[in-house]
Amino acid sequence: MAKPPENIDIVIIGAGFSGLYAVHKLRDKYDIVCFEAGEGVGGTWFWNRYPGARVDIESVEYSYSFDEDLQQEWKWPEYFSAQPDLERYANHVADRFGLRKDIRLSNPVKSLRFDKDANRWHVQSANGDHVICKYVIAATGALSAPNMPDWPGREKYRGEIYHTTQWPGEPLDLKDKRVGIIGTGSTAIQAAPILAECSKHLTVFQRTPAFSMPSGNRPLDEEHERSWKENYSERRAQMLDTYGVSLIEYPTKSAHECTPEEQNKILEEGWASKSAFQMMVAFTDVMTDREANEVVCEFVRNKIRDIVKDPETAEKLCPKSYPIGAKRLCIDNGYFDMYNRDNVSLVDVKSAPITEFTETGLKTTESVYDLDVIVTATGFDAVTGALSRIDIEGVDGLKLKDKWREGPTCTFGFMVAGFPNLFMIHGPLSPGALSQMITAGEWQVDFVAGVIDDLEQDGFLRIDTTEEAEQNWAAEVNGAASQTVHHLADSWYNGKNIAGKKGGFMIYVGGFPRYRDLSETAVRNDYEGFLRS
Ligand code: N01
Repeated sequence: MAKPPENIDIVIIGAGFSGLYAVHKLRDKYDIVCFEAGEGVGGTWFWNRYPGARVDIESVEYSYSFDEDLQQEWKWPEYFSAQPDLERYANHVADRFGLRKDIRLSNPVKSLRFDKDANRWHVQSANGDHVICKYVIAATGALSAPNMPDWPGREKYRGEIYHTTQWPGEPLDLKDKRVGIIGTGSTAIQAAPILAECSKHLTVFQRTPAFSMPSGNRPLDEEHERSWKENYSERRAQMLDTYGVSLIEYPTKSAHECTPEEQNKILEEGWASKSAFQMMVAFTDVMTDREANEVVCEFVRNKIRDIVKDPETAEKLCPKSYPIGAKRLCIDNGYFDMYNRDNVSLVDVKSAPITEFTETGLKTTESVYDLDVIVTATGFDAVTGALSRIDIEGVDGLKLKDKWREGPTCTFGFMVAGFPNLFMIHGPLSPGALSQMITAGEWQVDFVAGVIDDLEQDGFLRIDTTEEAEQNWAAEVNGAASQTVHHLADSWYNGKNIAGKKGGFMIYVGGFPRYRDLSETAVRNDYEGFLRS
């Protein structure tokens, strides 16, 4: 029998880091329910349990700022926390702030339908819950809808296949196994060195080589921790004033203003800095000037050539077809060095693509590979994928996936015209993954909470954005992107990693301060670009 509908104020979708904070922020004032697909909280850091999974931004930055006691008391063991520590932190926050009673685990949202007469969303979940609410906050994550390769023959493959987001809970015994990993993005670059150490043989199937730099991860030293804890409030505020919500050294000189010796010194410092962002801003013009960018590319290629002993393998690993930073720059713990092991081989699947699974492994246009385990580190239907996979119907039967068929549209990444009272956190066309996502997410949740408070105080029943505002925001987003080298790569940033996915660059690269300023100014100007009624 169908469950009776529940009437509440706000549904939050997702109990990842932003969703958890939204629960904490809103629960005292409003009746809320949070739906989460996973069996546990933590979002990205719940799902991504593959060997080697760890954050590539320093944990002292990549952590919550909303509670002073929490940030003072929590101890990060390492500079770059591993997945188990991040998941432990998410669970600690859920327990410490009593969030669990509002979170329904293993219960993904299946559909959202807006009743324009009642100004209410109807939310249906996989477990048959039917919630009628005023507002929906989609904290569904930018990298949460896995991309599975769809080569034929999968059903006949007799070995084991794991996508990196669906790693088994029990440790795998791989010591006598031939393992293949498909992909060389951030995920594969973290997983591969560990898989190489614990398997009989590892074959890496590479379509596009990646730029990666060493993380220099190590136990967090007390002095570094103390200096952060003594200055947290000041540093968190400074972070929000930086381009990527991260305290790195911002450059003052163009690559063209430096001698080759100066360039090299700056790049060596960047290489040792432990931050991928640092390489992208080694000079003022890395992301905007092809020649300046090429200086950084060649520096990294030479690092690869220095590390990898076999020159042919080294050359295959050197990215040459796109600018550095145009795809997400990776951070690794021994990725290139791994290729010096006897039990690792590299297969180029750009020139000879994978065509099918066989009973015993994979077939490319040139060869057959026998594998006991296949790891698909093939990434995500990013940014829009999680929302497009929910059946969302706005006013007059408009479906979100139809509205976004040619690419996402929205205002400031928060709202889509025709979908009133639905707010996105880290939505498309927001700074998203090009910002430090926990602190940026907190700011976005605070912003949305402020909008909801205003609506309630001013007696409005609904807020929508306009198509004109969406067009203005698209112009701002495209204008910012067109000044960078991002468009020179196919990646999840522009959806070109997914066959048939349309749309342009899906992330706002105008910098967080400008994004924040434009969003806040619109609110101050009596909600310019929005319609309240
Ligand atoms: O996914 P990706 P990811 N045949 O899309 C390849 C964040 N993250 O999971 O480049 C062969 O980057 C694909 O090849 P190509 C971070 O923001 C953060 O690695 O499209 N290969 C590529 O090599 C990151 O950017 C952390 O030619 C195929 C790979 O699969 C984002 O998540 C850690 C293929 C996918 O790379 C996504 O990273 C991990 C095919 N049919 C992730 N299809 C940290 O914080 C795809 N590929 C450290």
